[in-house]
Amino acid sequence: MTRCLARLACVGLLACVSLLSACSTVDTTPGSEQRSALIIVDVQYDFLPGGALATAGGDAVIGIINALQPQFDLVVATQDWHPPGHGSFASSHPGHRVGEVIELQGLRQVLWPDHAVQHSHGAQLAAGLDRQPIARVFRKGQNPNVDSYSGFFDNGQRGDTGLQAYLAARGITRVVVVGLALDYCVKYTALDARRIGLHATVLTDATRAVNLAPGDAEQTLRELRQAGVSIGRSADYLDGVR
Ligand code: VGL
Ligand code: ZN
Repeated sequence: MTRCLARLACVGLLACVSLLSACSTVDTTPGSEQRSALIIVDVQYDFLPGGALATAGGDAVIGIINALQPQFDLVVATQDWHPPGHGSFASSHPGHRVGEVIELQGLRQVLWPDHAVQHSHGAQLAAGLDRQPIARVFRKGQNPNVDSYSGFFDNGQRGDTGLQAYLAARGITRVVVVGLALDYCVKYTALDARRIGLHATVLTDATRAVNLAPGDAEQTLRELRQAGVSIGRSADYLDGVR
């Protein structure tokens, strides 16, 4: 489709020809534009220093993410939102400790401290995060028996938050994934984005890792690159912005 109202305004033959040629250089086929979304993952008190599942330096991402928000066609956020007694909590499995790996409904499950419990302070998005540009917050991890690292699907790839359909309905083809934590929720959100055919980028200075084992952050970046996720820095998006 060519969307060129200027054609209707042309009066003389020469003017029409020049307007038509100018119009034809712009591809206005629906869906041909690249629309980009920023996905802000789990910027919640429990993942910030002092929180139940803290990332070192996690608070440093907030200002960067606020600066990034105006650079995108759409901004969405995710929020880890577990019921009390969630199956990912070590406290739900007597005799097991934080950091141990068990099997939960047939899936490998790392056991975490209680975190992001629905309506608790730790589950709230950090007050310093600019909420105004965020079009919608997608909650995840509500099923007590299945963990959900990705903002798209649960770890069993069954439960769907609706994020995929939401982005598709808005013509989004590229996503930039930032927030917490790099080695879990940022990682699996970016991997799912690739899997469903979006271009995906993770910005290293706008994320921090849990680093349950030393080197988890570096290992995560290798896995992301291997899966076709681009690794960048916020400056790639902020150049020329004050
Ligand atoms: C997260 C572990 C458990 C995260 C959430 O936001 O990365 N990690 N729940
Ligand atoms: Zn969680």
